[in-house]
Amino acid sequence: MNSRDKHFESRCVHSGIKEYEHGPVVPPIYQTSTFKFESAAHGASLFSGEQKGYIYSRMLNPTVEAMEDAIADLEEGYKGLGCGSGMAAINTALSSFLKSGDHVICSTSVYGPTATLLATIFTKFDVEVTFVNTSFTERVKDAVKENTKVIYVETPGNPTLDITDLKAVADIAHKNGAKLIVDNTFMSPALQKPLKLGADVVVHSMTKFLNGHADVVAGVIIANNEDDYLVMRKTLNQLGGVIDPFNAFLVHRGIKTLALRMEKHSENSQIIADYLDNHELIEWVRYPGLKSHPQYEVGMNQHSNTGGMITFELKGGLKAGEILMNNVKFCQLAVSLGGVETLIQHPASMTHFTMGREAREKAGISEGLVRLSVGIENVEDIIVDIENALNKVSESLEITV
Ligand code: LCS
Repeated sequence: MNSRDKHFESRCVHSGIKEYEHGPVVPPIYQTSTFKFESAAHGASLFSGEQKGYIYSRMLNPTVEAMEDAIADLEEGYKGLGCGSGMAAINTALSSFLKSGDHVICSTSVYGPTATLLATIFTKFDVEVTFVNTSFTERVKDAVKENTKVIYVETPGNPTLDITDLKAVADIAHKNGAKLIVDNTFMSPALQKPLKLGADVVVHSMTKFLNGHADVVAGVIIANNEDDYLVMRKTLNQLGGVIDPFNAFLVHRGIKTLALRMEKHSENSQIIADYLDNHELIEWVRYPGLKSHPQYEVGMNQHSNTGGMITFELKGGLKAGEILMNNVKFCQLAVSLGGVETLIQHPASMTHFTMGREAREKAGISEGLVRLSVGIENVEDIIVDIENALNKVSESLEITV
C-alpha cells in the first residue's frame, strides 16, 4: 500500500506491502536468486521489457521491491533502488550522472569515504571535483562551472552538522542544468524530504536511522522521475551493488517504527545538547536544535525535528575527548549511527580518517571533535554516563568543574 493521503506514521507501518499468496501481513522473504519463466517466449518478453515480472534478483526481487516502494513512498519520490550499502547507493547515483570531463560540487562535510570516493576514484576517470562548504549558498554559486553536472549535498553534514539550504542550492543546480543529489541519512524522511525541497535524487545509508537497529549494512536511492530511475536502475544492475532480500526485509521491518524512533532520538538529543551546552567542561556543542547553530533558522525551515546527532569538543581538546570516550560505560564507543543505542566516536581518527588532515581542516572537522549518535534509551541513563565520564576527564586533567 502506498497512499499519500495517510499520515506519515501510518505509511511507515504499511507502505510497500502488497498482497501475497496465503495472505501474510508481512512481505515474505523471497530468498531466491532467480525466477522460473513460464516458457521461452515468456523469458524473452521479460528480457525485452514487453512484459513485467521478476527475472533475476540482481535486477529485481519482490522482497527488495517492497522495501524500495516503502522508502520511495516515505520520501515522496517516484521509485527506490535498494543497494548493498550507503556507499553503493552513492557510487551508483554519482556514476549514473557523471562522465569524463564533468564537474561535481560536493559539500566539504560529508561522510569521509564519500569525499574519498570522489577525490580518489572519480578523479581517476577525469571527473573534476570541488569541495565547498555548501551551507554558504554563495560559495556554491561561485563554484559552478559550465561542465557542472552534479551538486552533492549532505545536510546536516557528517560530522559537523552544517546545514545546507536545499531550496537555494536546488535553484543553483537547476539553473545550470545540474542534478542535486542529497544524502538524507542524518534526518531520514521522517524529518526532512529533500525531493520536496527541489532535490532530484536522494540517497541514504539505510545502515543508520532507516533500519535503526545496527544489524544491517544497506543503502537506497530514491529517484524523483521515471527517466532518472531507469538510468540509475541500469547503472545499479551493471555495477551490481544491490541489497539482498533478507537485509531488505530487515530494513522494511525497521522502518515501521521510524517515526516513533526519530521523535525519541530528537527529544533525547535536545536534552543532551542542552546539558552539554551548559557544562563547563565543554568548549562548544553543535546540534540543529540549539539556537547557537549557525544555520539554525535554515534548518528549522527544512526539517520538522532536529534529529539524533550531536557533535562537541571538550576543553582540553582531543586528550580530554579520549578520556571521555574511554570512560563511558552505557554509551558505546563505536562508529556508525542511527541505531537505538547511543554511540560515541572520534571522526578525525575514525570515520573521517581517510580524508586526511587538510581536507578535514577545510571541512571544519577539528581534531578534538567528538560525535554522539543519541539512542532511544532513557535520557537520564545517557546523561549519568556522560556525567561520570566527564568527572573522569576533570580528575585526569585537573580541570575544575
Ligand atoms: N552517508 C552518510 C551520511 C553516512 O554517515 C554513511 C556511513 C554513509 C553514507 C555510507 O553508508 P554505508 O556504506 O556505511 O552504509 N557513516 C558512517 C559513520 O558515520 N560511521 O560509520 C559509518
